[in-house]
Amino acid sequence: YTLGLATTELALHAPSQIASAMKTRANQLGFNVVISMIDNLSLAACRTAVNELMSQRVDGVLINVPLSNDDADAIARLCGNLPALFLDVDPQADVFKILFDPHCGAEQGVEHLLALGHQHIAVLTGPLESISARLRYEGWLKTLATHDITPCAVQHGDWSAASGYQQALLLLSQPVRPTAILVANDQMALGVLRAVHEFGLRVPEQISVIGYDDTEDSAFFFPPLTTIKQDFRLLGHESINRLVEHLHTHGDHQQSSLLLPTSLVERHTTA
Ligand code: IPT
Repeated sequence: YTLGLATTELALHAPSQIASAMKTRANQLGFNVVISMIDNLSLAACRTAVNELMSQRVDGVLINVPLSNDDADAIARLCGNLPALFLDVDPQADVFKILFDPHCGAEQGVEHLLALGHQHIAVLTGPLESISARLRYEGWLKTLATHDITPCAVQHGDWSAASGYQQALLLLSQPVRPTAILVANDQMALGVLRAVHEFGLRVPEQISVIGYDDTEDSAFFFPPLTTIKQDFRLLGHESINRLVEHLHTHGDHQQSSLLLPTSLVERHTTA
């Protein structure tokens, strides 16, 4: 058997760690994984990637591309009878999927900062074309609202450390300086830490920073990053297990989707 992975930009840490975990698990089970990477966040690019995999006669596909509900339906139709497992869709999407609960992750980040007494919280989201970026942002706003708080500043990055740096310079230039910044992923948090340092502010004494992902390097940022963990190894293993099980049972089983929990990893960027 050969499985196909359609993935978003592998230069990003999360998708590359997910792809790596999938390869490892697939190899253990004697499967091969071929990869097709999209070059922009669009339905057309996802279609092209899936078509490329289908022309290589894969037996099932994993789709780690952010897709709205309508776009996920369109890709599911394109796959037809070919088993397709989605990894970056809304938990409500009506497709075979395995995801980390975005509401749970967003809530854990906000509750952590509120428990430390923060009131002036700025947020840095991922790119709003990404469903996961939108869901994390929504989750933050919703959780903050239950405590009658609105963010004191909002900026949008593109998941990269460079964007985190640039957007943090803007957040830190506002008249009211935030005492904490909620960041939608660890790579952007890396850029935020540099901007904060250039402003001469001490982390966590003067400003707290919390990331999202807990990618491999995050424990080695300076200071070591507090973040919301998504266990990408588990995601990679489970997604291969489920897709393979589906192939073995010839789809007789009801496709069982899975919502994985996130967890708070407290290191040294929050106080
Ligand atoms: C998501 C990561 O959290 C984020 O950092 C970024 O790398 C993004 O992927 C790229 O699409 S994880 C995804 C399974 C929702």
